[in-house]
Amino acid sequence: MSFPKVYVENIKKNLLHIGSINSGNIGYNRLAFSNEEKKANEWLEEQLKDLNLSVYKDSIGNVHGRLGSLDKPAIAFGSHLDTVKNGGLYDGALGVIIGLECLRVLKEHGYQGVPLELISFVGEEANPLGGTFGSRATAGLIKDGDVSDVELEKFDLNMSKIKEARKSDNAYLSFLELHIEQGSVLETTNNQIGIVTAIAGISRMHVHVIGKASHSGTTPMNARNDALVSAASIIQYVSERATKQNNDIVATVGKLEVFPNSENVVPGDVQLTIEVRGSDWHEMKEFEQRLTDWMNANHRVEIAVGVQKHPNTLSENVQKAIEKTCQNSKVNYHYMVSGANHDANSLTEITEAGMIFIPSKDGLSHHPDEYSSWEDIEVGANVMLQTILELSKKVN
Ligand code: HGY
Ligand code: MN
Ligand code: MN
Repeated sequence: MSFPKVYVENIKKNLLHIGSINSGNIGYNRLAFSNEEKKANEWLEEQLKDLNLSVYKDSIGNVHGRLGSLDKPAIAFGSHLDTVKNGGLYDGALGVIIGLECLRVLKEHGYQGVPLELISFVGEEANPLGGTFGSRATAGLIKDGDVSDVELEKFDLNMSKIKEARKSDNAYLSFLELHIEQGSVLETTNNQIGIVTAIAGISRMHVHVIGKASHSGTTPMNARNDALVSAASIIQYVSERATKQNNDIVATVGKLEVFPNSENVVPGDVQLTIEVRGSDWHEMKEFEQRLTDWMNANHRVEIAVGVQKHPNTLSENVQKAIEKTCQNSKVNYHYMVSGANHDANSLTEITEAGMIFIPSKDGLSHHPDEYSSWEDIEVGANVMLQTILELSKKVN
């Protein structure tokens, strides 16, 4: 096969089309399990069918498009089409669209190797079912009781559909995800490709801060039990402690709700989520215990454990295949850890998973101004294409 290359104008056209499927007017909005996410995946199904590939939507809505035999293990690749609220154009969608272009080019060049499968996973971003939902279900990581049937029902889902979507450990030979870095390491080290060695873990705690609602005009300051003032000191403590850590732990309170949330009522209750991330699960748990002890000693709180995603190292074989491709293409690359979570993290459970990062301008993501250059996108897409061929050669 001659040296196939992607056609970046296709990537641009398709990515901008996906971007036009948008429910909001600030940035891009295709929330997990929303109609916009569904429409985007329906569009993808049409594109895959137009390429005469074997296409199906699984029991929870993940879209699969395969070039080659359906009854042999495949090299899989893909990402997600949902976004955060007021998100960017590139997060997730770029990996799916580049995967689509790789399939188109390889089919056009008469590819005859091991089967290749593009997967668009649903519900990757944070959502009531816990993010990376579609890929965790595929990898068998969602167990009975992890999510309540009532919650699942709201999204027309249930445990039997989740179990039906599970793939066996030998369904895929490897999984490759191209994604924007969402940080500034590549930009500051002046590299065009990131080869991801590990993906940080995520642990969330849902904290109910208990105060006492009362009249904001008649309650003396020294007689108040203001849940929001308590929550503010908790948020401050989380940030200060995480900053003082001498490891890669980061911690965020990104979600908070005040009750009754009225101008003339002293807040009686606050629900907030503390998210801790890091590359060492034991360090993360130690840090969380420190937060829990401090909160219990200084405030009245009830703490519920939220989503738990262990950090994972990625496949050496896939990393080496990406490196070889970069060396052959004379593209400078950088080995690095991902602070963001990705569907590839879930797929480490059932196959050899790897990730290719391309630079994010100013490291900005989960924001309307998220940006990656078409030049970097073209380099990344060709590295993805050649890495797929490199991985397929290893099998033949
Ligand atoms: O939260 C994450 O790390 C990913 O962007 N969903
Ligand atoms: Mn994201
Ligand atoms: Mn993403």
